[in-house]
Amino acid sequence: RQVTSDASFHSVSFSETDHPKVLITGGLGQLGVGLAKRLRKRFGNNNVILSDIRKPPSHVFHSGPFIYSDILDYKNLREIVVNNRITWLVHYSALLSAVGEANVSLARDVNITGLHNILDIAAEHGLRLFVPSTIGAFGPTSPRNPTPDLCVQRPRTIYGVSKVHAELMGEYYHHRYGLDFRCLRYPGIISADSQPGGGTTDYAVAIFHDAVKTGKFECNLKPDTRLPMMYIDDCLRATVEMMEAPADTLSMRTYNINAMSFTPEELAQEVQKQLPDLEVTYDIDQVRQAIADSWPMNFDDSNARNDWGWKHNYDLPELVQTMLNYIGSDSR
Ligand code: AKB
Repeated sequence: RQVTSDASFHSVSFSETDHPKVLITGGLGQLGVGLAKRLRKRFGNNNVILSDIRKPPSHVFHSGPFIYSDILDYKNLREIVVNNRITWLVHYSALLSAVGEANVSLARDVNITGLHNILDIAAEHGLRLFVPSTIGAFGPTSPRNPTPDLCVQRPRTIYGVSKVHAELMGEYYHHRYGLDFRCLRYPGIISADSQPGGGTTDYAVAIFHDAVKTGKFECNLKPDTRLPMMYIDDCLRATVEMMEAPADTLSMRTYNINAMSFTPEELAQEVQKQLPDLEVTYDIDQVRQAIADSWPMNFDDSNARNDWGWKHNYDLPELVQTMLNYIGSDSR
């Protein structure tokens, strides 16, 4: 199954006039269901297949095609791509930063070996491939305020190392074999109806749920830890826009995208404008704190803005209002 010659690619060509047929891996994570919903509105329900190794909740199962797919099983992946005539692949399977440090060998398998399978499948079948990268692809020796697209990348987590590897491998396959590889470095993503799993920026989701349910929040990062963040709607819209951007507008294949940067203290103050009784305490998780201290504080996304017109809609006040409306109405 090794990719051996340029001629083995493009055996299935993607016609721009057809709707793409999309496969999303890691579909039951924080972003997959929301992305599928957005793409299904655009391309039709049956043209977007969610996949994962877990059993989907019934509302997901009944909302559109769902399939079992294990990215570590190359034949299983190939069968899905061939049988469903997939043309776009969105590769969301990954272990995040904190959980990756707790299980390095699993993170290496999923984030690196799994990515190799995905790259080979995409190259062999002429797919357009989206792989998210992250602020975590930078490290303590990167410029942190702001962090540009091109600078030193020496992350200290297996997650970050695997994401730098993904960026470089995707770009290599693009230049070497013509793979249509597209990659955005996401900031911390904040969503109301889906949970992140094992990240460093998870506190910025948990605060909303705890504030509404208990009126108390214990934060695992220091109050002045500044990190780039984005509301999920902006993230998913950026992803679709990047996937649809004409190739000649992309001067690069990996872009930073950003919306806002804040600290736990600033987020708590904004939430307290709506819920003044919220009590916030701090109990620092040393692993997460060390990770956060090595990541960008502000993210320079000017290339995405200039090349393909990236523009965020949600700043901190809109984010807080939207999250509280959503979670508040859900818990009533
Ligand atoms: C994490 O915290 O690990 C992720 C990320 C910023 O990539 N949310």
